[in-house]
Amino acid sequence: MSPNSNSLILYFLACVLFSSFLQDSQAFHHFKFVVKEARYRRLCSSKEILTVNRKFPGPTLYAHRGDTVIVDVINKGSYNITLHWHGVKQPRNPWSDGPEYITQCPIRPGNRFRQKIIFSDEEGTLWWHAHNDFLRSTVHGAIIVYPRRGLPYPFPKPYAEVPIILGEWWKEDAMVVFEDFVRGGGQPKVSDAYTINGRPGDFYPCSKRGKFKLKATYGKSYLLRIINAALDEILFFGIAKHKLTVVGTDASYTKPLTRDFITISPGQTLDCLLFADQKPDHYYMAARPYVSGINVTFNNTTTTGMVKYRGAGLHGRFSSSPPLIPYLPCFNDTSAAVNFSGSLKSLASKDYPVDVPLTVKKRFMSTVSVNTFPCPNKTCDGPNGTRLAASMNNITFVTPSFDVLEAYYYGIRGVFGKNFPDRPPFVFNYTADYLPLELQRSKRGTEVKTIKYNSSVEIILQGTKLVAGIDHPMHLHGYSYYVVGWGLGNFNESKDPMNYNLVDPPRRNTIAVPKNGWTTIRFRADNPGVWLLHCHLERHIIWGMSTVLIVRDGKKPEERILPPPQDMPAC
Ligand SMILES: *[C@@H]1O[C@H](CO)[C@@H](O)[C@H](O)[C@H]1NC(C)=O
Ligand SMILES: *[C@@H]1O[C@H](CO)[C@@H](O)[C@H](O)[C@H]1NC(C)=O
Ligand SMILES: *[C@@H]1O[C@H](CO)[C@@H](O)[C@H](O)[C@H]1NC(C)=O
Ligand SMILES: *[C@@H]1O[C@H](CO)[C@@H](O)[C@H](O)[C@H]1NC(C)=O
Ligand SMILES: *[C@@H]1O[C@H](CO)[C@@H](O)[C@H](O)[C@H]1NC(C)=O
Ligand SMILES: *[C@@H]1O[C@H](CO)[C@@H](O)[C@H](O)[C@H]1NC(C)=O
Ligand SMILES: *[C@@H]1O[C@H](CO)[C@@H](O)[C@H](O)[C@H]1NC(C)=O
Ligand SMILES: *[C@@H]1O[C@H](CO)[C@@H](O)[C@H](O)[C@H]1NC(C)=O
Ligand SMILES: *[C@@H]1O[C@H](CO)[C@@H](O)[C@H](O)[C@H]1NC(C)=O
Ligand SMILES: *[C@@H]1O[C@H](CO)[C@@H](O)[C@H](O)[C@H]1NC(C)=O
Ligand SMILES: *[C@@H]1O[C@H](CO)[C@@H](O)[C@H](O)[C@H]1NC(C)=O
Ligand SMILES: *[C@@H]1O[C@H](CO)[C@@H](O)[C@H](O)[C@H]1NC(C)=O
Ligand SMILES: [Cu+2]
Repeated sequence: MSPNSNSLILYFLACVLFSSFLQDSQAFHHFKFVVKEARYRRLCSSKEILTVNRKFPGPTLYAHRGDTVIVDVINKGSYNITLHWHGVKQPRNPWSDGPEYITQCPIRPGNRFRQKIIFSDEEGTLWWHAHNDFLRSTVHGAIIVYPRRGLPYPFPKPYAEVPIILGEWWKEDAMVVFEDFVRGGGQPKVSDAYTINGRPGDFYPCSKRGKFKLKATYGKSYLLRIINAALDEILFFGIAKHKLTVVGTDASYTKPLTRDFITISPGQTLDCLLFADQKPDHYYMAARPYVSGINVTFNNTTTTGMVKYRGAGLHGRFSSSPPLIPYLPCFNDTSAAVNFSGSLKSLASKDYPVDVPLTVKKRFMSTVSVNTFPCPNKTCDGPNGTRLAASMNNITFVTPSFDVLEAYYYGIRGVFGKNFPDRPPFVFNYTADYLPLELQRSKRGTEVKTIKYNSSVEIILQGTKLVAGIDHPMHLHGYSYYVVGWGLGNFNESKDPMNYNLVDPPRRNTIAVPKNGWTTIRFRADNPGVWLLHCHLERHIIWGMSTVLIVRDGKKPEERILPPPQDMPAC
């Protein structure tokens, strides 16, 4: 089919209708994603942004647990692009995972790539996004994974479901912001707005019209599928006078946790029930950043949307005018942020059991640090004229110009090394108030960690106070892991493992390692492939806070990576 944009929009609408009315249809498994510029107006001016199917946020992918979905990605834009299906494990199929130069070369303008999205045990909300440069700021959308056909949710069926995608908007072109950022060596230009489903809301210029509105019926319940698609900010989110009951994290069910607000990191999703049980009126929903790092620049503004009860505000009259605003913690309230995330627990029921490895075969520890490199004549924009960088175990990951997956699969040498260390190469007080400046500098390299098929893996991620301590939302491709422990300060090998939760730890694909603290994750390495492990703050991945886990093939044919698709993009 020749992708003329109108027919595509119709095609997509038809798909959405099919998926909502014919959830039991097996036929609905093929999507077309046309990457293309489109003009959008926000904050009093308009600009061209890169989109999928001219939508911002992009189209929602629907699937049932265990489905396989085909997406034809057609690049009609003017940049190289790759798409990642965030949180989809893709058993044995790293070929469709998407991170640029890790599992594929980019899809160049004018080219296309058919990606096969293999769902397995995910159930809940995930999302897809571009995985190169800053393009994911506008190229992203929700993935909704329903239970298997005919099976219920492990909570009362909500009256309606509502994706809530939190994002960030720049007045400039995202690629211009990206290029200035890379050239300057400092922090990226701060965004001009946060958004809810692409809309900044009442507190920004020219944004009152068209803000996101959830029309609620008194007495009903709503499943909010909340996604943090912001590039650089962890966010607090809440709804005035209403509580949110979390029932899922990163497409895995949790014990219900009822709170006034949530904390959500870039990369994470939270499924929350909202009960419309307050006086019929209008109420703000709002999000604003949680920023724990000293001297980290950010935009200290609040995005809003509205929950409006049906029947309220007749003749424009509401009981509360202006609408009530939710309480959200102060921008640097680390205890509020970690208390929320640390309170989440897996559902761990008969139908949704926990299978956290109780013993560990492969254990490694990695620091996650911000670093600096000297610049000629101190001309860079980092502190003291340096160039900012970031690392894991003191290695600043250098993205190769040919993808690691094909290099591994075809045995091409010289693309990556296998020397990612098992431990921090230098042991120091990671979270001490004053650290010698010499420690700030890291080494550059493309080092991966290889892991035997089916080994039980434990990774301890240790934050440091080098340059400035800050939370790092660490995302692993190809897996979800159990978050068995976390704490502030340095990980203590003799004391901290005694407090691990091996009963009902939350299962996630992204977890914020707390500022000047640590987090331990566990998983069974049962998915062979080449999987990126990285900080989901966009500036940090670009600075080099990542590494790659290569999980080797097992012995049996069904324990090996699938053969590559015919149409892999070439470098
Ligand atoms: C934050 O956003 C507002 C509204 O777009 C803008 O006026 C302001 O300049 C931004 N702040 C910074 C520090 O960039
Ligand atoms: C924060 O910035 C100020 C002004 O540039 C500088 O004096 C101070 O040392 C910085 N603090 C940290 C912890 O980097
Ligand atoms: C952000 O704004 C709040 C008020 O909304 C203020 O209390 C806080 O100090 C501001 N933080 C920064 C870093 O400007
Ligand atoms: C948070 O920021 C405020 C300034 O806005 C400061 O007074 C306070 O000490 C900070 N709190 C923490 C925990 O850093
Ligand atoms: C969260 O705060 C509550 C109330 O202060 C406390 O009882 C609870 O232990 C805290 N939970 C975590 C995980 O920090
Ligand atoms: C650094 O400064 C020296 C002396 O001011 C100058 O000669 C040189 O060209 C500068 N180098 C760069 C890379 O700017
Ligand atoms: C800045 O650089 C100078 C000279 O290299 C050094 O003495 C000083 O400690 C540095 N300061 C910071 C905050 O990095
Ligand atoms: C590490 O530094 C922190 C902060 O200064 C301090 O409280 C702690 O005692 C130090 N730990 C060790 C083992 O020296
Ligand atoms: C990291 O490596 C660099 C370069 O070898 C070294 O100068 C620095 O001290 C190391 N830092 C740490 C924390 O290991
Ligand atoms: C993987 O390891 C688990 C736990 O040791 C074991 O039960 C399972 O049979 C193993 N699977 C394979 C394919 O080796
Ligand atoms: C680790 O914890 C043990 C037991 O509480 C304590 O004796 C030891 O000093 C701690 N180690 C460090 C490096 O803080
Ligand atoms: C696009 O990708 C190709 C293939 O890897 C590469 O050669 C080219 O430099 C890329 N273009 C840009 C603008 O990055
Ligand atoms: Cu980070």
